[in-house]
Amino acid sequence: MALQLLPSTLSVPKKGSSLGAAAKETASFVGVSRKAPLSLAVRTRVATAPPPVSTPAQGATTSSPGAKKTLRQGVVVITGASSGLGLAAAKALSETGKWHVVMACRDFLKASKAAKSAGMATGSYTVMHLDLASLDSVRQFVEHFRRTGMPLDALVCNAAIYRPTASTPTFTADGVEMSVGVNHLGHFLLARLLMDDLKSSDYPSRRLVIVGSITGNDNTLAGNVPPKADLGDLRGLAGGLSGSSSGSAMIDGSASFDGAKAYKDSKVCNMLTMQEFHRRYHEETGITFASLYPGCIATTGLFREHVPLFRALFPAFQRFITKGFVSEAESGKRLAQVVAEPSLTKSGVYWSWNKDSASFENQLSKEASDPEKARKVWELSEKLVGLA
Ligand code: LMG
Ligand code: NDP
Ligand code: PMR
Repeated sequence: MALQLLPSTLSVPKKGSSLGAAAKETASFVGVSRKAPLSLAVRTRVATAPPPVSTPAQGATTSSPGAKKTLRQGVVVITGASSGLGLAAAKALSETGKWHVVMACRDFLKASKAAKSAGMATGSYTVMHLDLASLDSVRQFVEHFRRTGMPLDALVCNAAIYRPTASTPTFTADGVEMSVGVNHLGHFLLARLLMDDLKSSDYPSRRLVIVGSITGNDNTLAGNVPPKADLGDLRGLAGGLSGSSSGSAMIDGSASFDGAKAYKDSKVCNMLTMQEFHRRYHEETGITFASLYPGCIATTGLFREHVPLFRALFPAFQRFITKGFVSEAESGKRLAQVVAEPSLTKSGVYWSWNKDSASFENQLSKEASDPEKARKVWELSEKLVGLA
C-alpha cells in the first residue's frame, strides 16, 4: 500500500518559520511508496500562506514595526482523525484558523473524504498515512512528518479500536494483540519518538493529549460494567501479548481472550502512560500532558463491531437513561479545548466535563492512577516497541 502525505493545499507552517512574517510560504508534497527511499519524490511548491492569527503574544511570535505581535499557527497531529472524536476535534481546531491539523490516519482516502464532507477548509489540514497496527508505519510516519518541515506543537493520541464481541485475538504486524497494540503500544512509540519534536517547538503551550475513558475507571458505574479493566501483575504484557501457546494475549496474562476487556485495559494503559510522561518529562520540558473522558459519544465508529441490537439501543440508552450521551461535535470541542484552551495548561490531569459542559479535573481509579503500575507499563512497553 502506498504511503501518502497530502496537504489539502500547499500552505502549511514550516519549522522555524513565522507565518506572521511570511506572505508566501513553501510547502512540501511527499508521495512515497513503502519501498522508495525517503530522499526520493520530494517536490516543493509555493503557495500563499493563510493570514497570521492575532493572539496575545508570548513567544513563537513575530512583530513588524508598529504592528501587533502575532502568534504563528499551531500544528497539531491527531491520530484517527478520519471519524468520530478525532474528526470532530480536527474540524473544531481547524475552524479556529489558529491550528493546522495533521490527520494521521490508516485509511488515507477515507480521511480525505471525511475532512471534505466535514467542511474543513482546504489548507487547514494535511492527511498523512499512519497505521498504528505496525511499528514500522509509526516510524515511517515520524520520518514523513519531519520531512514536511512543520513544527510539532501538539500531539493527540486518539485512534482506537474496540472488538467487543471478539473471543479470539487478532494481531498487529508485530505480533501483538490488536487492541493494546493499536490503542496503547502504537501510540506509545509515536509519542516517545515525537517528544523530540515537541521539545523543539517554540510554541507557547505544547501539549501531548492521550484520550482515556470512563470505562477504564472502576471508580465509576460505567467502569463496573463487566468485563472490568484489570491489568493484574502485567505478566501478559511482559510476555509480549503474543497469544502463542506460551503467552497470553491479555495484559493480565489470562488464558482466555476477551475483546471488551482488552479495550478497557488498553485505556488504562493510555491513562497511566499520560501520567508517566508527566512524571518523566513535564518539569524538564514544560510540555503539558493530559488525558480526558470526552463523554459517551455513542454514535461513533467505535461500536462498529458490536452486535446490531446494541448499536441500535446504545445511543438512546445513553441519551435518556444514563444521560452521559454527547454528540460528536460537542466531544470534538472538548478535545479541542484540551489541545488549545489557554486555561487548560495544567499537566498530569484527566479532564472530564459536567452537564453544562464545563471542564473539571477528574479522579482516576486506583489502578489507573497507580504510579508503580505506570512505571512498569512504561518499561515493558519500551521493550515491546524496541526502545529498550
Ligand atoms: C456485551 O454486550 C457483550 O456481549 C460482551 O461481549 C462485551 O462486549 C460487553 O461491555 C462489553 O457487552 C452487552 C450488551 C449487548 O447489552 C447491554 O449491556 C445493554 C446496554 C444497552 C442496552 C440499553 C437497553 C435499554 C434501552 C432503552 C433505550 C430506550 C431509550 C428511550 C427511553 C426514553 C425514556 C424517557 O446486548 C445487547 O445489545 C442486547 C440489548 C438488549 C437489551 C436488553 C435490555 C437490557 C437491560 C438494560 C438495562 C439497563 C439498565 C439501566 C438502568 C435502567 C433504568 C430504567
Ligand atoms: P471511531 O471508531 O469513530 O474513531 C477511531 C479512529 O481510530 C478512526 O479514525 C479509525 O480509523 C482509527 N484507527 C483505528 N485503528 C487504527 C490504526 N490501526 N491506525 C490508525 N488509526 C486507526 O471511534 P471514536 O471516535 O469513538 O474513538 C476515538 C477515541 O475516543 C478513542 O480513543 C476511544 O477510546 C475514545 N473514547 C470514545 C468514547 C465513545 O463513547 N465513543 C468514549 C470514551 C473514549 P478508521 O476510520 O480507518 O477506522
Ligand atoms: Mg456503558 C452513567 C452510566 C454510564 C456511562 C456514562 C457509560 C458510558 N455507561 C454507563 C452505564 C452503563 N453502561 C450500564 C448501567 C450498562 C449496563 C446496561 C452499560 C453497558 C454498556 C455496554 C455493554 N456500556 C458500554 C457498553 C459497551 O460496549 C461500551 C464499552 O464499554 O465500550 C468499551 C459502553 C460504554 N458505556 C459508556 C461509554 C463511554 C462506553 C463506551 C466507550 C468507551 O469507553 O470508549
